[in-house]
Amino acid sequence: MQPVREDQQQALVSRLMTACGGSYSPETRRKYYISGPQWAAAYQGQALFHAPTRPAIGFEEIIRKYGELGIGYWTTHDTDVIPTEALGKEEQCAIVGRIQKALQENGVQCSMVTTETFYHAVWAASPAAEAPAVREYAKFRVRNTVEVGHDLGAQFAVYWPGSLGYYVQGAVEETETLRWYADALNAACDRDIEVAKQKSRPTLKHCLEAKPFEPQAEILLPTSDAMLAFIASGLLTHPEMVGLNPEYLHELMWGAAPRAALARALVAGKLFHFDINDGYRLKHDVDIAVGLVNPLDWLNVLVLLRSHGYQGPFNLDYKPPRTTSQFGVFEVSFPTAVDRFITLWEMAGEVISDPIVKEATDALKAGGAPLNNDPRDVDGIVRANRELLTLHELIAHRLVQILLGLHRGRSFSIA
Ligand code: 3MF
Ligand code: MG
Ligand code: MG
Repeated sequence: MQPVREDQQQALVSRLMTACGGSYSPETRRKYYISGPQWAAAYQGQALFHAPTRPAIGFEEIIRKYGELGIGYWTTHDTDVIPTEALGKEEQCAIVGRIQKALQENGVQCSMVTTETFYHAVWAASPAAEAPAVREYAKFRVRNTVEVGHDLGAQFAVYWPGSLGYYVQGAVEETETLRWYADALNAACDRDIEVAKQKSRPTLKHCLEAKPFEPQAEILLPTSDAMLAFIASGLLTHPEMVGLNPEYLHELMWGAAPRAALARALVAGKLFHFDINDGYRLKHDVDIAVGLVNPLDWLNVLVLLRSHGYQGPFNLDYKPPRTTSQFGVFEVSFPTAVDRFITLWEMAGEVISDPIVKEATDALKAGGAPLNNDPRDVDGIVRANRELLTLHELIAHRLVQILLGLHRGRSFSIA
């Protein structure tokens, strides 16, 4: 192949995208509760060792693109759209007005707002720092986000305490810091109750998001399970308003089975919101788009969520790769992420209604016919169930068949 001229590259990408097939219409995409974060589309490819590879892009353009693609919901940090210095001031009202207009014009809704408590220098010692002025500022920030959330019609507020921790131990007294962190959440919930009343709106669902490491070396609330314990610790004045926003990769990062972590949130009634992406175990937060690394695990996750009637959002918290151009972010990255998700969701429905999976599961739950009625007969119990247990592997095989279309067979190159 000849080298491809610069002015022909976008056409090549678009032609190959069309050739890939398997994409859904914007109308179909809008039927799913899928949200696109401001920060994901605006990510310029920068990192500690990486310079940006894409130009800056503002919320008006991102909301317009999401609308065109059929991503029906938009999420944002306060400072993704409002400069830190303008927060809570006149300028904030003008920006919120522009966001409302952009959302309305493009048929997109704001589902979630979140407070940036990790980037600015003020958070160097976390939002629950020793200095009372920092903690008062943190309360102002989360209260202000709640107000912005109500103005934009959001249902969820998310908190990622990634800076709540340390690099070296000794200075921070963990129990005190956790109490101070709870004070900020309590301030957010109290303000929410007031604003919801004034506006005759329901209160927001407040969701804690855990990540086991990064940016702090050690995090005080590193996993969704730690957060469940924190919610139930007695430190929160409104624990019923607070739940979880697990992130798929954040659970994988510490070595968990994400599906099991989600199950623990479900049984606690705390699975409010879900950040979707992909990546690798025990590595940093690579934020790869959903289904590109672990599609089988993803299918399993969605089977669990579908069978439990999870109704919350699926927030595309990933980073389009540095190699993807600005054009590619909206031509390839977002539509393919959404479409893989939808396909996996529909496959999860197929798994749930699959007659083989169903009969195998029912048989496992029925158990083997008892050889006698003696509960002490351990050998008898083993024998009565031995052949049935093969169904565990058969079900796993069936899931792979459904995922890869293997049940439709192959044609062979060897006669
Ligand atoms: C970091 C994250 C965050 C949170 C966000 C929402 C930048 O790994 O996942 O995204 O999702 O702060 O509160
Ligand atoms: Mg996240
Ligand atoms: Mg992440």
